[in-house]
Amino acid sequence: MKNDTQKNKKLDQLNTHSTSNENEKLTTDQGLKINNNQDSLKAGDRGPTLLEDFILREKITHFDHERIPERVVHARGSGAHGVFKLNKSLKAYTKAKFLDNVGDETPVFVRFSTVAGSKGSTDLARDVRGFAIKFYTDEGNYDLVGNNVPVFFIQDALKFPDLIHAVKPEPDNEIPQAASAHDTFWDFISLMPESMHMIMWVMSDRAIPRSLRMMEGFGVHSFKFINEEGKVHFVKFHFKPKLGVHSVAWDEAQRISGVDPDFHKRDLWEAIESGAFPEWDFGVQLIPEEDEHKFDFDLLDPTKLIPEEEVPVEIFGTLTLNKNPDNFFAETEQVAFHPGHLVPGIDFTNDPLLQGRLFSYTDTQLSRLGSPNFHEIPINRSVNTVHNNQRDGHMRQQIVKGKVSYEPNSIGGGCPYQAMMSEGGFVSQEERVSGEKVRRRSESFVDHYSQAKLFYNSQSAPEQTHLQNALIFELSKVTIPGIRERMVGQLAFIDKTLAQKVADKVGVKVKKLVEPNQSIPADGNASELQSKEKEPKTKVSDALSMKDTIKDTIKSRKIGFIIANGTDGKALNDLKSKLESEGAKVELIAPSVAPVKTKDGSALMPKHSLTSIASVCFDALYISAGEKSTKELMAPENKHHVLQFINEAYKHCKAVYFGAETEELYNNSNIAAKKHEDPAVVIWKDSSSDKQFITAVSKHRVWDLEPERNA
Ligand code: HDE
Repeated sequence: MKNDTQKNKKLDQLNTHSTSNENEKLTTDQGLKINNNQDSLKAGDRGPTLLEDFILREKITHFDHERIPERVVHARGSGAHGVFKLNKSLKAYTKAKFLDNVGDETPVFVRFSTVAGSKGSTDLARDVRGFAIKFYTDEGNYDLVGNNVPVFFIQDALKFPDLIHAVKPEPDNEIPQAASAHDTFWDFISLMPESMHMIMWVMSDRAIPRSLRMMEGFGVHSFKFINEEGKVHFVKFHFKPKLGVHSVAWDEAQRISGVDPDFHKRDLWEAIESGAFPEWDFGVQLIPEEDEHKFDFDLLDPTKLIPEEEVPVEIFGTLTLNKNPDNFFAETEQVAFHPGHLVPGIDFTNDPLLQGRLFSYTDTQLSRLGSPNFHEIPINRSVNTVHNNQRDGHMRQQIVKGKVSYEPNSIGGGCPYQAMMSEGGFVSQEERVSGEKVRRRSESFVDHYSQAKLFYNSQSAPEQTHLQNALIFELSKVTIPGIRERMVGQLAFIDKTLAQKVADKVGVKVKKLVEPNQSIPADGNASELQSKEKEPKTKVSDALSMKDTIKDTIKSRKIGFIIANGTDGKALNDLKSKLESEGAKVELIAPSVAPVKTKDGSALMPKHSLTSIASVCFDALYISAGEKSTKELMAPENKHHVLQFINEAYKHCKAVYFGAETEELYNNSNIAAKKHEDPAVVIWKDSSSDKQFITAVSKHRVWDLEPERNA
């Protein structure tokens, strides 16, 4: 594994906090060596336990307090260390030092998360994924707390608790876990036209990523860059995965949730352990301040994206994750992000969702981590030194010397001093703000359907079908017909055919809701304008579809090899080395985890048995060559399992490769009935077959053939 983590300031700092128990004696928290960790102190060996057993009490007390409150949202997460490298200077736009010198590397910690589920929920829930990055810059921590979807459900922070209450398990019975497919979510959504754009994303396959390494990251809000001369640009942040943006099928996601609920966590962990470091291009959309009003939507509205056709994403750097945490709790759980952790050269906009977030994140860390000293937890510490007059509080670590804890002071020589702007002191962008005090939304925010349409119209046919099926799945779980009906009415403003297809399957009629530009009737609690539609400049955006994403690599793809005694070891090893030389990972699956003997007598160690894993955990399958092995796989105790592997992989549009002498398996599988050309079903012919299989794997899935494969 290449060691990219050598000169990483943050890791050096963390190392000063890490301990190892290797060759050490067991002690209490006070450092006292423990002689017996098996028995508590008793009055006689059959007598009552004594209160004086301070060792027992310390151990149990610590255990009793091991849990901290989980995050109120984004509770389930996976984190990793890495580095951000600048490949092109942004100096012309921002004075942020870490975006200035080409080649500079900034240590980062990234935490991915699902939003709705509890800490122990499944990774493959249909949900938005959090994509939060802490940059440990020399000027202090900069946090970019984003998502894998570029827009949000709501426009104003005041609605966030309502949104989250609606999506979380229902309060009477705490059902369902990590799922939006229930009454309260759709009740709320169907009354919130502003959420329609985000709903399109969440019902699309973006909400069921193949891997955390294969999803985009977005800052969502517009932020500001300010350069040395004070010139301001609005910016949108993007992270584009070098492996492309890929998803699984919904049926597959549900199966994965049972077979391996830690699928994404494991995938990230294993990729990093094996040296297949996940990478993203870092890009920005830059809009000069004077162009703020040149768009047919408001840059401050977080339910809108800027189509890449209107402002291209320029690539400036690379984000690489290259080290797993040493301790999940200490790092991934205790890391505390905050959109208000800024460095000079980057500033907020007046996006009302962002403005509310600026309050929420400190507040939530106080309740979750329990003290205003959460910045002293090793993972949260800045690599720049911290000097101020903040003092005391629970779990204070820093021992600040001297009498002075106020400013101005003369006793301490005036220290610590304020920094001038030229010395890196943070100065908020000076901006003229004036207006009436109003509790009101800007009219420029009230176009709710244009970009929902843009997203839907930009999807390929299979993506549209998946989106439609997702809506059908979700709304079928809604028990109140009126909610289904109202939601279908909303869909009709996006696409009439979509609405009709969903309506037909969820047993309602497409009821005409109040047309855009009119008021919502009083059946809900919203009495504002429903939507004021504008004619959007961009009607289709290729960047919103996953169809043309990167599809030329099999790097880190997981290929399952189904083997049994008598397998052709040579063919297997040939293919395995070809796949591995291109960065894929091969795992052997056999009727049991006992060693398997190949045709030429050598032994193979399977990682899985046919019953301990499923094809949904792999990107593609190879049924290894061999007459004898085929016979064993076709034996009554194995046949059902092998065919389930093959049929499911086929149904989920994966590449399936039948080695020589496996006709019996092919003939008994659902594939035998296929009547169409299918580049991702490979039957061994000659040495070119391996290549055909590798190409099919690199294309991810044959989504276009889904109807035929599922006919
Ligand atoms: Fe968050 N969000 N959020 N959020 N959010 C939290 O902070 C909140 C929003 C996002 O891995 C909480 O530390 C409000 C948008 C991520 O630790 C909390 C509003 C975006 C994470 C909170 C939003 C996000 C959080 C819970 C509306 C994408 C996980 C725990 C005004 C740009 C960070 C915590 C991690 C976490 C509040 C909306 C992203 C409660 C009030 C929009 C990735 O503070």
